[in-house]
Amino acid sequence: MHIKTKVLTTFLLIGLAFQIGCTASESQGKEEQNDKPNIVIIYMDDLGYGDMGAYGATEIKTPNMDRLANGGLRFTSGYASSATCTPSRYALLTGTYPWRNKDARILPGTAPLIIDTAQLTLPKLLKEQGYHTGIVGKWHLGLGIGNVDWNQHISPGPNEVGFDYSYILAATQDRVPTVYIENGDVDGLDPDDPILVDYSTNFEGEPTGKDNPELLTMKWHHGHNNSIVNGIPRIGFMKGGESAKWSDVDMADHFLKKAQDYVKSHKEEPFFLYYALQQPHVPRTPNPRFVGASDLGPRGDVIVEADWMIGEFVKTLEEEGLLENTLIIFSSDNGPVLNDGYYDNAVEMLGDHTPAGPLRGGKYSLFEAGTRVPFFTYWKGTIQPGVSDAIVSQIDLMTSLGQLAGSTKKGEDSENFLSTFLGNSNVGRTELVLEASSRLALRKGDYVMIPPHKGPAISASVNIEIGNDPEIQLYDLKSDIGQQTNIAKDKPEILNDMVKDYERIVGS
Ligand code: NG6
Ligand code: CA
Repeated sequence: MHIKTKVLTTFLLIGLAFQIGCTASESQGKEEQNDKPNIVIIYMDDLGYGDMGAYGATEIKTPNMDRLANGGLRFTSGYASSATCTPSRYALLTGTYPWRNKDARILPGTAPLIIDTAQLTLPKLLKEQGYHTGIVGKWHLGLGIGNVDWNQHISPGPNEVGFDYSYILAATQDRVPTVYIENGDVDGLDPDDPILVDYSTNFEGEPTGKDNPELLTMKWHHGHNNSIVNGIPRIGFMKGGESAKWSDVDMADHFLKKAQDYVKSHKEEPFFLYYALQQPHVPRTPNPRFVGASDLGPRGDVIVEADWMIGEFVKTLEEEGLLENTLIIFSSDNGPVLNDGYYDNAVEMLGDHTPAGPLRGGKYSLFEAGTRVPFFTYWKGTIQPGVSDAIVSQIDLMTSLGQLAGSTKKGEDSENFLSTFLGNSNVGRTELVLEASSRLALRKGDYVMIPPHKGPAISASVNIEIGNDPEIQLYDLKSDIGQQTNIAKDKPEILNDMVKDYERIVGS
């Protein structure tokens, strides 16, 4: 038996033994540890279910993502926990439903870290099993304990919740501070030009998007009218730190290089890399060589750009001889949005593209497009190409990847679906709570139940149906994937069962 297959089988058997309640030795030989597969999570920001070729897009070309999706196991019912970023990332890293933590909602750049440093996390769990752990890209889970001084070492952050190495942007590309942070220190900071950040008050004499439209290279539509960096108005006020400010158009290349360097410098040990790209979140700033790469304007262009980055990243794995010993998981933190606060022609140049595919809603929505996202696993030579309709959630990655690494631990809401992620089983979740801006819904089997929610049916600023209805909603996704027909009145038994399940899980 091939050594890698043998080791994998051993892990699977150990996992199985735990599942059926046996105990097995936690200690693994050093040799075996070195053969553990590397794990990479490639995580997109706001990429919709219909935004890539393998999920049906015809108007945007994503050959690199498609090659992985079609050569791996593509899930048709793969979910982010939530329809916005922070809660989804919280669930991914902690295996805990974000609605259990009131702070797990879109955070300003000055928010304190929302993961308890004592809490078990996915990177900690892998670290315990001998992995080196790294994050490159978007963080958005808060830093420090409040009133962060950006000119000192910033802690706690990713390094205190399980990452041995971190190279991050603090919040989002549209929020200050617009700098990179490496292992808790702002990269490239000149101590004589300290950074000041404030989310409520501007610094005297500093221009803003609101007052200085003449300085803007990108116009704001809603929000995004505070400090101006690189001609782009942001959320929040910032002063100083000139030498540390990132270049938006180089961000994708910059993160790619960091991700490649990480792989190269840790190839001798099992590693876990969380590569969190910033595309296609706003502001969409393709590098000049990708401007016009799609016919859809900047939103399409940055998807093509991200696709290229992913291709280059996989090439590095290949060149380093790691591709056959690396499990890649690809997904997105929430569904798609067109106008998310800047005039960037995403609406005007959409053409025939359908970012949500056949799904209803989008980012911020309790309808399917909010949380059902591209989701696939790829492992050359180990995962057979295929399509799985099992219901899987990013929340389950913590426990499942832990099992792969030889751990028995689990996250609070995180279940073990390792064999499903590897294509050895079709069994997925029986039930999954979906979240959008603190509103909840329940997916169970083919059905989704959305309790009555107050508030507008459509979020006017982004023009997305967010799922609110004073009436309870029930949809059969098997026959009605676009959620056009509310069958709550026609299926009282199913509805009652789901209401009971919902109350059991989230409380009434
Ligand atoms: C919203 C922003 C939006 C985006 C989002 C976070 C406004 C009006 N809108 O508040 O542009 O930044 O937060 O997106 O400010 S996420 O993908 O990180 O959740
Ligand atoms: Ca997002």
